[in-house]
Amino acid sequence: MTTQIKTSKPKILVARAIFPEALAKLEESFEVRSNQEDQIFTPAELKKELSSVVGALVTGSERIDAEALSEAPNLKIVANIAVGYNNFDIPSISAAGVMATNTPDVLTDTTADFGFALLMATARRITESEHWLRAGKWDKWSIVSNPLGMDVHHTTIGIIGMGRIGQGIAKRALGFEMKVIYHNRSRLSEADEKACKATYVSKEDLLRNADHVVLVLPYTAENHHTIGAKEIDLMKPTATLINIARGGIVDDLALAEALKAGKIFAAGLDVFEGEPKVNPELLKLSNIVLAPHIASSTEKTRRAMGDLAIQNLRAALDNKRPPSLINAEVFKE
Ligand code: 8YV
Repeated sequence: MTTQIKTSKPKILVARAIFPEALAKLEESFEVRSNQEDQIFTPAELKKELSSVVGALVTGSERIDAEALSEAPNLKIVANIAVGYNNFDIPSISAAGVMATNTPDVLTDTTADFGFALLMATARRITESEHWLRAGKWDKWSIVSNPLGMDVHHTTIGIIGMGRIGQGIAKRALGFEMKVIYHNRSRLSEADEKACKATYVSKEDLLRNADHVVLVLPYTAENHHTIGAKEIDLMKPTATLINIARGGIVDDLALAEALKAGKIFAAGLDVFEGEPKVNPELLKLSNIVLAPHIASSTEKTRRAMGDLAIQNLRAALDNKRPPSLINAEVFKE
């Protein structure tokens, strides 16, 4: 007679669809509650899902706060598949004794590439020109009436938020022989400033002097509407504004009004207040390039983000230190 030993695997939640190979690998070690249908859980559903698991892979769409964690006594880790973690209420997560992790570094270059692409598309009116062409308006080549853009090379780029991605954009800007000015919570080290040939300035000076303003700062309550009507008024009428940070950093309605009034030349937005909804006033404009939050979206990088999140989750469940632990001060070595 053979005795069957029942080994129970730890239960985890994968709150959104991930690449099938990554899911299959997880299923070898864990009992996985997956969500390959990719329907976003309501807060009540998320709370219920978290109540029975020891670890969870989540994205920016899942808000993890005291309420979400209130019935999850066994949860050890919430691993965000994103570098930004404004969906995490860190004090509440720490108070619940849960580790919080994110996915830095693996998306830096891909996101910096996109920031630069959006800047180029916005300054050179690429999507607007394509719509114009598709609408059959291109009946002749013309010096004066084909869409005229703004130069990028040899202009001044102003970067607000000079973390890893901001510095990546600055380095790309050097290839275009741009002058780099930046504003950040804290000034970079001399070595980092030198590597980016970047000059630290106040936010106001940056807005007054930059030809292209790029936003790459994390979203916090203090950063809400970092750019509103007052700030746009400081910008040059020829300037562009690029937001690859988070919705809420820019007052979208104020931006729409400023673009309509021609207060700045154009804007490029990858993130929106209340996304995936987009303020209808923005949709009416032609001097804007709109993207559906795709700055990190290459297959290679999205896979790497998932892999890093899984590495974080596995480490925490093996009682090891996750490589990108956010609330590290709570889990001293
Ligand atoms: C994510 C992002 O794709 O990493 C981030 O902070 O904004 C994107 O790379 C998105 O947040 C999904 O979680």
